Amino acid sequence: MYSVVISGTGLYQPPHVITNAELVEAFNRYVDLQNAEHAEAIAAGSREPLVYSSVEFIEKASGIKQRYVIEKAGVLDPTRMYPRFEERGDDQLSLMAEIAVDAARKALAAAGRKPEEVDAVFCAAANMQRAYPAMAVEIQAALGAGGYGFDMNVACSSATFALEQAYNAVRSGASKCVLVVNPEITSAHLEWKDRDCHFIFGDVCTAVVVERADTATGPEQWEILGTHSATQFSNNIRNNFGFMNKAEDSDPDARDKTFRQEGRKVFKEVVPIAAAHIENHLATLHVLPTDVSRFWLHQANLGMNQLVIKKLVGGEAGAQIAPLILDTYANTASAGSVIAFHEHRADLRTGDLGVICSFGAGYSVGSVIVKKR
Ligand code: CO8
Repeated sequence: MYSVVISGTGLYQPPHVITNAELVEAFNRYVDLQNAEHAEAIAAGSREPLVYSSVEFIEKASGIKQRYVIEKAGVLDPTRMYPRFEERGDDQLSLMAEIAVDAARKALAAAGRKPEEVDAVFCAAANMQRAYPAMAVEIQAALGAGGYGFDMNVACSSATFALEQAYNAVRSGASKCVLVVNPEITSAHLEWKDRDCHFIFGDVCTAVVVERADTATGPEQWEILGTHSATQFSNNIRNNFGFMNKAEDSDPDARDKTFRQEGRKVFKEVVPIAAAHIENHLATLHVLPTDVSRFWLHQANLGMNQLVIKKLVGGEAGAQIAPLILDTYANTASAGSVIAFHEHRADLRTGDLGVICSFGAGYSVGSVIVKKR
C-alpha cells in the first residue's frame, strides 16, 4: 500500500452574492403576489396564506448571512424564484463542467501538477446536470486529463465519500493522481418559494488533488491517515426529482421535486451520529478528539457544528477548532467541509492533525483524517 496525500485544493466562487436582506425582500414580495392572486380562496378558508420570511430568523436559526449564486436576477424575481440559465448546445462545455474545470485548474496549480498527470477524475455532487455522458468524463476531456472519470452522488457527503474512493485508488496503486471535483449548483434544486428552506443553500465548486506521497512535489501536503464512510436510510432530507417522473405522469413542479427536509429532526438525529462517527474513526487510529488541531465540518448549521464540537471536545466551536464558512457561503452541499479545509489550514504546522467531515442526506457521514507533512 502507498502513502497518500492531498497536495492541492481549488475553489470556484460564483460572481453574485445574495444577502439575507435581498433574499427576504424578494421572498416577501412573492408572498404578497401569491396572497393577492389567491385572495378569494384565502378569504373562503380553502387556502392558507403564505407567511413572510425574516432575516432575524434565518441568522438565528442557521448562522447564514449570505450566499454566492451563479445567477441572481431569476432567484430574486418574485414572479420566477429560480435562477435563469441558458441551455447550452451539445458542443459547448456544460455549466457544471465549466465551474469544475475552474476549481480543478486551481487545485492542480496548487499541487504543482499538470492536467495530463491526472489519471482519474471523480465528479461528486448532490445533483448532476444530466444523466449521461458522465460529467466527470466531460471534465476529464476539458482538462486534458488521462485515465477515466465517473460521477457519484451521496448528497452532502459526496465529497468525503469521493475522497475515500480517491484514497483507496491511490493507496492500492491503481491510480497515481486523482482529481476530486464537487460542482454544487444548489440554486437549481433549492425551493426558493418555501420559507422553511429558501435561505439554506449557495453555489460553489471545490476541487482536491489526491496523489501518491512518494511522488508528490507540491509545496503543501496533507497525508491521509484514514477515511470512513457510513450511511443510514432516512426520508428526512429528500428530493423526488428523477428520470422516472415523466413516466409516472407526476407534476414536474410539485413540491416534492425540489429540496425538502424536516430540518429539526435532521438537526437532532444527525448531530449524535456525526459526533460518534468522528470519535470512532479517530479511535481506530488511537487518536483522541482533543488531539485534533482542526475539524473542517460540514457547513449546514452553526448550532449543529457547535453541538458536534461540544460532544467531541467538550468546549466551544471557535474558529480555531472548527472554522465556519456557512455565514458567507451558506450550505454548499458536499463542498462545505472542503471549502473550510481550503480556507482555514494555512496556520497549521507539520504533524498537526485534522478531520474533514460531512453529514447530510441519506443520512450519510464521511470523514477523512489528515496530518500535515
Ligand atoms: N422566516 C421566519 N420564520 C420561519 C422561517 C423563515 N424563513 N422558516 C421557518 N420559520 C418558522 C417556522 O414556520 C416555525 O414556526 P412555528 O414555530 O410557528 O411552527 C419556526 O420558524 C421554527 O421553525 P423550525 O423548527 O423549522 O426552525 P429551526 O430552528 O429548526 O431551524 C433549520 C430551521 C435552519 C432548517 C434547522 O432545522 C437546520 O438547519 N437543520 C439542519 C438541517 C440540515 O443540516 N440539513 C442538511 C441538509 S443538506 C444535505 O444533506 C444536502 C442535500 C442535497 C442538497 C440540496 C441542494 C438544494
